[in-house]
Amino acid sequence: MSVDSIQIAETAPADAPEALVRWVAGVAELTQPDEIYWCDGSEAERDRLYQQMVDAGTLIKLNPDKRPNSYLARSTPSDVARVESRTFICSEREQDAGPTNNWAEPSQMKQTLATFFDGCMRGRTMYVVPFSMGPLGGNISKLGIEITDSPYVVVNMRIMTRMGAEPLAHIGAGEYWVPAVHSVGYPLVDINGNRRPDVPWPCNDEKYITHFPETREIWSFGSGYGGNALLGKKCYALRIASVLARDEGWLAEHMLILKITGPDDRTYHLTAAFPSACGKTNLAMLRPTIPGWKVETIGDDIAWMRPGADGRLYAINPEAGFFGVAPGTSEATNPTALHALDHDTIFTNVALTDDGDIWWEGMTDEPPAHLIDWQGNDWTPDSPTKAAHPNSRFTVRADQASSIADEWEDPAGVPIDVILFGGRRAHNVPLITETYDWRQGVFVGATVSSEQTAAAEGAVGSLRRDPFAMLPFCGYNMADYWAHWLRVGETLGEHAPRVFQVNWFRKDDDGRFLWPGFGDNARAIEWALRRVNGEVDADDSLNGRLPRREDLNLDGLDLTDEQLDELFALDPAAWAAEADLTEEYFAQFGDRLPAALTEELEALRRRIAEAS
Ligand code: GTP
Ligand code: SPV
Ligand code: MN
Repeated sequence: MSVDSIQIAETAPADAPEALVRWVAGVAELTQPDEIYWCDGSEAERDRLYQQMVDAGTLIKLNPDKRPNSYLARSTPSDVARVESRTFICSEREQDAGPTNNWAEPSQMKQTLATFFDGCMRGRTMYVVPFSMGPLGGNISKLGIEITDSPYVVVNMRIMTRMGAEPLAHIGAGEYWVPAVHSVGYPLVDINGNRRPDVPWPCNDEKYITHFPETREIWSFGSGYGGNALLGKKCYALRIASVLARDEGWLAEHMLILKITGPDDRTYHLTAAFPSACGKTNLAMLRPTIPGWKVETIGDDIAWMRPGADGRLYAINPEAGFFGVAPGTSEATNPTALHALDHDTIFTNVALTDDGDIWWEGMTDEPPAHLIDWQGNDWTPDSPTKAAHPNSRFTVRADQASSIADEWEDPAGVPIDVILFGGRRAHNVPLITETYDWRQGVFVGATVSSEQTAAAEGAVGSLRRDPFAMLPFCGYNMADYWAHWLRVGETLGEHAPRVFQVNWFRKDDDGRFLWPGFGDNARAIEWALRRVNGEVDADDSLNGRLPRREDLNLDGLDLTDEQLDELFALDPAAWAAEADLTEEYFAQFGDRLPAALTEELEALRRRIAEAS
C-alpha cells in the first residue's frame, strides 16, 4: 500500500473488508480527491450534506411550512436525462453486447476512462456509498458500493436504496458486492494546483456511462443526473443485474410491481413493463375507479424475479424509493404520488413558486401567475417555454406513498400472477389482449414499440422498438435475453404468470386519447384477472385473445360503441406492415435470434392472413 492507501485504510470503518479498502484506495489514487468520506446513512450525515449543498447553491430549501424537509435542485441544461448515446456495454466480444447496445472493447474503454478519471476529483470529497438493492440480507437482494464525488448523488442514493452502515456490515461479512465509480467530471483543482470555484451543478460535456458485464463493474463519468449517476438503479439493477440474472436463472426487469385485491378479498400480484415515462409510477399507485378493487404498491420501476420453491415466480423491488417523472402528476392523475411528495422529497428541475413551493405542468389546471422556471428564470403563463423540464423528477422514499403494500420489504418477494407489456402507441395496439401462451408473450415483449419520451436524450414522439422496455437497460445481447426469457418460461411451466399486452395511449383521428387511462386502467386489469380465474371467455384475434364487450366493466364511462370499436380494432393491413418491420428488426440479430420467435412471427402472419 502507498502512503495514501494507509491513510485511506485509517479512515475506513472497522468492518470494511480489505478488498474494499484496497479498491477505494486505488480509485482515490486515480481520481485524487482532497478527502475520503465513508457514508453511514444516518440522518445527521444527510442533514449535513443538505446544509452544505444549500450553502453551495446546489439545493434550494423549500418553504418548510409548505414542503417540510424538501429541496429543489436545478441541473445544467446539458444534463437533464439519461444519455443513451454515451452508454456502453463493454463485453469482451462485441456480439455479446448485441446490435442494440453501444459496445466498446473493455481494455480500450478502461484506458479511455483512466484518462478521464485521472485527477477528476481534485479539490472534492470522494464519498464511499455502501448500498443494498432489495431488503438487506434477502436472498434475491444484492449489495454494491458506489464511489461518487457528488453529494447530490449521496442524498439521492440514501432515498433510492438501503444505504450506509448496514449494507457495509453485510459486505464486511463477506457477501457479494458490485463496485461502481461515479464522477461528475468537474475537478476544482487543476494539475498545477490552481483552484477554481465550484458551480451549482458540476458536470462534464464528455459523458461515459460504462458497464463491464464480465467483471461486473460500473464506471460513470460526466453526468450528475438520474440513471447516469444513481448507479444502483439502471446501471446495477438492470444492466449488470440482467447479466447476473441470465447466469443465475432469474430475471432483472424494467417493471413495476403491484398488489391488487378484488371485491372478494382475493389478492393478486402483477408486474408491468412499460418504457420510461409511459406510466409505471401511475399504474403502481393506481386508484381503481371500479368499486371493490384496491391497488397497493410494491415497486414503480424495477423488478427482480426468481422462481420460488413452489415453482411460482417471486418478485422484489430492489429499490427503496421512487425517482418519478414530475410533470403530469396531479390530484386527478396520481393523488397518491402527489401526497407522497408532501415532505422529505428532493425535486430536480421543477419550477419554484413565489412562496417557496414547487410546480410543474399538469399539477394544476391553472398555472401560477409567476414562477421561477427550472433554469432559474422568471416565468409566467405567457412564457413560450415549459416551467418544469419534461424529465423533471422527484426522489422520495417508497413508504411515503400511502399505497405502499405491507409486503413491499418482504425479502422473499411476492408471487406474480400476471405480466403486462405496454408502450405508447397512438395506433394499431388494442387496450388489452391476452397472449396465447408464454412463448407468444415473449414475442409480444420482444416486439414492443413505443413513442420516445423525454426520459432520454433524442427525438420525443418518434416510434422506436423498446423490447421488454429494456432497450437502454439490457446488459447483453437482446436476442440472448429473449432466449433467457423463453428458458425461464420452460422452468416455470404451468406456474408461469399469464402475459397480456396493454396500450393506454391509443388515439382517435383527431389525436385525442381514446381511453381515459389512470384509475380507469383498473378496468383492463380486472378483465385480465377474470381471465386468470377462468371466469370469462375471450375471442381469438390476430394478436391474442380479445375481451368480449359484455365482460368489460365500463360502468360510468361515457365511451361510445364507435370509440370502443376503435380502441380494440386490429387492422390486418397495418399488422401485416408491422410484421414486415418485425422481420427486418429481427434480421439484425442473425443466428442469435431464438427460432421460437421466428416461428411466432410466422404464426402472427398466419393469423393476419386469416383475418384479412
Ligand atoms: P420511468 O420512471 O421513466 O421509468 O417512467 P414511468 O413508466 O414510471 O413513468 P410515469 O408513470 O411517471 O409516466 C408519466 C407519464 O405517463 C406522464 O406524462 C403521465 O401523464 C402519463 N400517463 C401515465 N398513465 C397514463 C394513462 O393511463 N393514460 C395516459 N394517457 N397517460 C398516462
Ligand atoms: C427511466 O428513464 O426509465 C427512469 C429514470 O426510470 S432514470 O433513473 O433517469 O433512468
Ligand atoms: Mn425507468
